[in-house]
Amino acid sequence: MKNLIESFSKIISRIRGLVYIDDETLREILKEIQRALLKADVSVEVVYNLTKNIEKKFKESKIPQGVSPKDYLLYVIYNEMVNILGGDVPPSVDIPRRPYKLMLVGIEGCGKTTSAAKLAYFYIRKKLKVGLVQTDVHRPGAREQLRQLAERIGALFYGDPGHHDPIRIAEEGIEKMLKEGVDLIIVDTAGRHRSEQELMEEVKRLYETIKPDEVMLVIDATSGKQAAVQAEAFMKYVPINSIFITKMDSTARGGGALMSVIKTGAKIKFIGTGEDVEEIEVFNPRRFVSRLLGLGDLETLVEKVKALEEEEKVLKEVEKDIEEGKVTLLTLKKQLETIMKLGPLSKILELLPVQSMPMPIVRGLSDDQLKATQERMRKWYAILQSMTKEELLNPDILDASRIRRIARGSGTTPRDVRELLQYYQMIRRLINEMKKSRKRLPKSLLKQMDINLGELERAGR
Ligand SMILES: Nc1nc2c(ncn2[C@@H]2O[C@H](COP(=O)(O)OP(=O)(O)OP(=O)(O)O)[C@@H](O)[C@H]2O)c(=O)[nH]1
Ligand SMILES: [Mg+2]
Repeated sequence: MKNLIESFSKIISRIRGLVYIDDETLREILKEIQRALLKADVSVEVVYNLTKNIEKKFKESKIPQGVSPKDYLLYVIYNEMVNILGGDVPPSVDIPRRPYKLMLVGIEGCGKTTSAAKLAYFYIRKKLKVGLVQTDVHRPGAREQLRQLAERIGALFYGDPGHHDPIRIAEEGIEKMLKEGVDLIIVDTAGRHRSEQELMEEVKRLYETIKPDEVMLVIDATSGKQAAVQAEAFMKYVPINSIFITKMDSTARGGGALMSVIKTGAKIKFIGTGEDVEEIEVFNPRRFVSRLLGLGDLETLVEKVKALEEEEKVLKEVEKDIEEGKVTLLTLKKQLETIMKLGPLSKILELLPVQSMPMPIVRGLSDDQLKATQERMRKWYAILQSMTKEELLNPDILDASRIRRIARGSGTTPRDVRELLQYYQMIRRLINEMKKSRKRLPKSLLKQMDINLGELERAGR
C-alpha cells in the first residue's frame, strides 16, 4: 500500500503541476500509472485495460464547463480506479437474517482465525450476539487461539471437545450457538492440510454440513495477483459469496490482490489492516482510491464534476422541453430529481455555479433559509410524485378535488400543492415572455428563474 501511495502521489503532483495536457504528456502519465500498478503486482491485463479506459474517457468526453483539464484527468483516473475496484457502492455488511451462519475458508496462514475474531468483534459492536466455532483440528493450538480471542471480545465459543472430527464439531457448535440464541455464528476452518485437494474436500464437506448463509474467502494481500487463482480454486468446490483481504498493512502487493480478486466476480467486503481485532475495515472502493491517490480534496472534485455532468444532462433535457414548448410539471419533476440526487443542498450550492441551476435558488441564503428551501423541494417532489402522468403533462386539469387527493397522497396540504402550481404558472409565463422576445433559451431563462422563493411565498399567502 505504502509504495503504491508514494508512486501515485508523485503522479498526482505531476498532473497538478501541468499547464496543459497534450497527447504526449497524457501518454507519459499513463505510463507512470502502469509502472506503479505493475509494481503493486496488478496483472498486465488489468493495468492495460485501466489505462486504456482512462485515455479513452479523457480524450472522448466533453470536459464540463468550469473544470480544468488536469482536474478532469484526476477525476477520470479516480473514477476508473473506483470502477475497477468494484464500483461506487460499498458492499452491504448487514446481516440479513438471524441467526446467520458465516463460514470462513482460505489457505494456511492467510488470516482466517484472526479475521474470524475481527468479524465477531465488528458485529458485537453493532450489538449482535456472536458465536465463534473452531473446526480446525489440524493446527496445534487453533482451538486455544480462537478461544482466547473469543474471550477477549466477548463472543461465545465452541471448539474441539476431544474427538477431532471437524464435521461433528461444526454440527455440535452450531447446535450450541442456536440454543444460546446468537444472531451470528462464525465458523472458522482449517487451512493446514497435507494437500490442497484434502483442504478443498474438507471445506466442501463442512459446507454441506453447515449450510452457511455466506461463505467468506480469506485471502492474504501478499499473494498479489495470485489472489484470483486462489479464489478460483475455492470456487470450484464451494460458492464464494464474499472476500476478506488480510494484511493490507504489510505488503506492497495489496493493490494487485484487490484488483485481481474483483475480476473473479467475488465481492470484497472487508480488509484487514493489522494483527489486532480492531484492525478491520469495510472495503469501500471510493474511500480506498481516495486514500491511494492521497487526495483529501478529491471527493469534492469528484462531486463537483458529477454534479456538473448531471446538470448539463438535465439542462439539455429541459432545453429540449422548452424548445418544443412543452414545459410541464414533468420538467419540474426531472429537475427536482436531479437536485435531490446530488445530495444536501448546501453542498450542491458550493459546487455549482448557481446561476445555471435549473431551479430557483437564491444566492446568499442563510442556513435557515437553506433548510426551508430544501424542505420545500422535498415537499414539492412528494407532491409531484403523487400526481398521475396525465396531471404532470396537463396541469390545467388540476381541480380542487384532484388537489385534495394529491395533498393527501403526498402528506402535504392543498395550500402546498397550490403554491407549487403557482410557481409553475410563473415559469410558464416567463417562458412565454421569453419566447416572444426571442431571447436565447434556456440560460437566460434559467437566470430569471433564479428568483426569491421567499417572495413567492409571501405572494402566495
Ligand atoms: N499485519 C497483519 N497480520 C495479520 C492480519 N491478519 C492476520 N495476520 C497475522 O497472520 C498470521 C496468521 O493468522 P491466522 O489468523 O492464524 O491465520 P489462519 O488462516 O487462521 O492460519 P491457519 O489456521 O494455519 O490456516 C498471524 O500472525 C496474524 O497475526 C492483518 O490484517 N495484518
Ligand atoms: Mg486458523
